[in-house]
Amino acid sequence: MSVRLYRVNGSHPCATVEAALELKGISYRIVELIPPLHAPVMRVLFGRRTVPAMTIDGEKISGSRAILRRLDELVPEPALLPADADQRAAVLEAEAWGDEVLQPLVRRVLWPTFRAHPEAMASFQEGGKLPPLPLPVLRLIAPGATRLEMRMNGATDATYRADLRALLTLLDRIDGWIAAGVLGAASPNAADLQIAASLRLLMCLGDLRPLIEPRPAGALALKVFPSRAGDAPTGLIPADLLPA
Ligand SMILES: N[C@@H](CCC(=O)N[C@@H](CS)C(=O)NCC(=O)O)C(=O)O
Repeated sequence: MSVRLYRVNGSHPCATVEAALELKGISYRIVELIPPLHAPVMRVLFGRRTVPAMTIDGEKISGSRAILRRLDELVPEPALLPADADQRAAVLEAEAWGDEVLQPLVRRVLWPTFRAHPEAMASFQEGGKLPPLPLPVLRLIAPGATRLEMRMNGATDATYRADLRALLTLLDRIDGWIAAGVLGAASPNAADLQIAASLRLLMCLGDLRPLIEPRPAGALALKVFPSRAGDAPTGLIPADLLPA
């Protein structure tokens, strides 16, 4: 099987897909693109502007959830969805929430933080296939790139405040799923991979990590993704915007 993953280094849904590939022992090649330039390239190649996308023996699949479904069909073990119908429905619901609610929130928090502190982007480049941009170049391109990313992701000063305010409620929801056994089993399911990738990226912000790490949600993120690139110091997010 010839598998090619189209990714942006550091992208959380790309991390979800890579973790699924590793779990299933599927070897793959990486085609790495630079954000936000990847969007028009992906539109041409896949008809949709987002990563992750994948070719499997020439078949094109776009989107983290669709890719995980296809990987389960091709390599059933370990299964990313439970066999029991009720449990499966619960995992699919959590996975969809992770994709549609949590994933975009992470982008709406990250890009305004990078706009205000472009130097914080440097550590997020580690582990990439492309050479990292030197700090002066990052500083030069940051105003344009972060503005574009914010527009692409509907991020504004108002969403920044609202998303940070909502964070504890979202973490409560994740902790509830862990308590109910929907998330956090020994072998990660599709929702674990989806939600943990977003949480782990948020934990790369020093201001947010202490809010997440002590909770079951934080333990889940660190179990599924023990390490990842990105280490932003505290003090980047204004203290009055942080949830108490
Ligand atoms: N939620 C979808 C989309 C992922 C997504 O939005 N990826 C971002 C990078 S993390 C992207 O490619 N954004 C480009 C754009 O919005 O044009 C998925 O999980 O596959």
